[in-house]
Amino acid sequence: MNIKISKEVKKALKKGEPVIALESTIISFGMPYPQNVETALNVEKVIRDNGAIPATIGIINGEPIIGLTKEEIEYLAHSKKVRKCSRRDLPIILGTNLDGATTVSGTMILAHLAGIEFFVTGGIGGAHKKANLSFDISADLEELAKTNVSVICAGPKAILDLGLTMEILETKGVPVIGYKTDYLPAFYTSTSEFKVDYNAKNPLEIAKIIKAKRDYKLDGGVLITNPINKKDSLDPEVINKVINEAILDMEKEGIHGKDETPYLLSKIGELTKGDSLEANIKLILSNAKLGAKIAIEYKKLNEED
Ligand code: PSU
Ligand code: MN
Repeated sequence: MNIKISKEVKKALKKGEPVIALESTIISFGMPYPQNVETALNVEKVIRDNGAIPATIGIINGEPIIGLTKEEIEYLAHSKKVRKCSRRDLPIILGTNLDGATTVSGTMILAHLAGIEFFVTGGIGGAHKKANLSFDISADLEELAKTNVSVICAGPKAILDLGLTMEILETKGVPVIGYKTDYLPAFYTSTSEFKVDYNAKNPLEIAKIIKAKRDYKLDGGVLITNPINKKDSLDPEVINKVINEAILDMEKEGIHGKDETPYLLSKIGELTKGDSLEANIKLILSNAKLGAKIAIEYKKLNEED
């Protein structure tokens, strides 16, 4: 097995310093150029400014890389042979020397293999609307069920069925923690009608929950949901209308499977004239800050142990 870990990340892991994984699907398929590259680099900066080490993860020529360089991030933003890579896609991309932009599920797997316990993203995948008929449920949920990486996000993406997504997470035994909220954040907006499993007051409380999950050998992830800041949040009425319109377009165009999420994100970007992209960028930066703080508290707890 070959995994390339950057010098900086390797050193940090060896010293037990807090390391935060970052995904690459958001770069290759989640945002347009050049905002994708700018955001990827800014997220890394926020993590560093808050005392942790970022490790952006992707696959180039069949080689998994933990801690992509700026040039490699640029490359994945442009590569024509890059594929969106979840658990299912990993063997194909690794076995045939393709480029892979790892999703939440793909990133969790590679982060875990490298020994990284925390992962910051924008929004996780989940059960799509009408998933009861289409069975379109993101592999992210399955991964959260079994892989020991905690994921900090702004809630499941609003294009999904949040209620169904929460039901599946319950079945799979994934605790959903709200950061200073009783209700599940909905990505572009800060709240929804669905309750989270616990309202955590500070990063230390979250670190304690993660530690308990690890100490008691309850495999799988913890999902930490951080509401988008009020000033960056979109108007729920407006964004929900836009999402429904985008879904109708998607159905008309016959888009299915792994192409759905990238299509919807880009269509919503068009329809909101960039407002959704702006919100997406803001929420990831905010998640990066929280993720670094949780990882630092977690490190302290383990040192006291
Ligand atoms: N969060 C974002 N933008 C994204 C994604 C998450 O802000 O593009 C990506 C993640 O990689 C997630 C994927 O795993 O969308 C979900 O895709 P799907 O619904 O096909 O499983
Ligand atoms: Mn899907």
